[in-house]
Amino acid sequence: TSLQPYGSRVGNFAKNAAARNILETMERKQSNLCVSVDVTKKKDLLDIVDAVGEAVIMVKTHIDIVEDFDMDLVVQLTALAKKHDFVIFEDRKFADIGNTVSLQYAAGVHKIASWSDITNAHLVPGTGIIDGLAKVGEPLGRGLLLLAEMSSKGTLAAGEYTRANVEAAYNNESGFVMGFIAMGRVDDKYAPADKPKRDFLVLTPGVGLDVTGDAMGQQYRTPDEVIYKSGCDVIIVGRGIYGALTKESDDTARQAAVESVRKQGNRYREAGWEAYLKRINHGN
Ligand code: UP6
Repeated sequence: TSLQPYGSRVGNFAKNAAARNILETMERKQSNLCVSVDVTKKKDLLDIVDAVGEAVIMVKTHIDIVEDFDMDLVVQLTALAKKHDFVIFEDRKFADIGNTVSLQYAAGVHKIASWSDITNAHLVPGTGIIDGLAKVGEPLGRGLLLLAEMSSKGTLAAGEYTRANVEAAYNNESGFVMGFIAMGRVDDKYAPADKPKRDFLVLTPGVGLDVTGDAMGQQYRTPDEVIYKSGCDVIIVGRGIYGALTKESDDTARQAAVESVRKQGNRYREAGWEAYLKRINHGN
């Protein structure tokens, strides 16, 4: 799977429109970059997204950290998604029983399902969490990722837990589960022996070119390690891209920070795409 070009995998996702859209967008934009915009102000979020929009295929949000959230933010974000041609991923990390997550996904202040193309969930509660989210997301053509592994030090999402995530994905016959948050090709490593091979997308956070981690357990690898060596499909980059903006206040400094965000976006897009070309041309 990982040696196939993105575009040639579109047909592997006959049941999931969101996955097809992601792969097509990757081919069209020559990018495998998802920016993670973890800022607390609406204006910062929109400015960052507008600056990196051209370089990315996906924008990942933590919508519950935005202090001045309102539905206009969603209107503007979806307008930017049209303008720059990217998909939206609310990194909600659902982790409750099916009935509760269906409410958290559809309702509340944020109404995530109404605007986010894809979201993700922990399998801790069991497969009922997939049923609860599918009830809301499937009719809307949304996609779900399972958190099979995490980037942080000491993560408990490993070994048999990771295998259970892959099995749950294989058992989801509707195709709503379209991939994983993982550090490598868990879909190959833990492919069930009794089922035909299926294609999944692997999205990978914990990516940075300049530092190896933070003070709270985050661990970074380079785009080359993630895309070329580990065969993952999408790099997710947060502070490595938007870091400059959160520090600035006056107008001139802000303008310079926005430019720096744009520059970092292009830098990570190039690094991710180069690693991908190396992978499909020379194997890994
Ligand atoms: N994230 C991880 N690791 C995981 C899963 N998710 O870092 O295993 C998310 C974080 C954050 C982003 O919630 O939004 O990816 C990483 O941001 P960073 O690049 O600034 O570290």
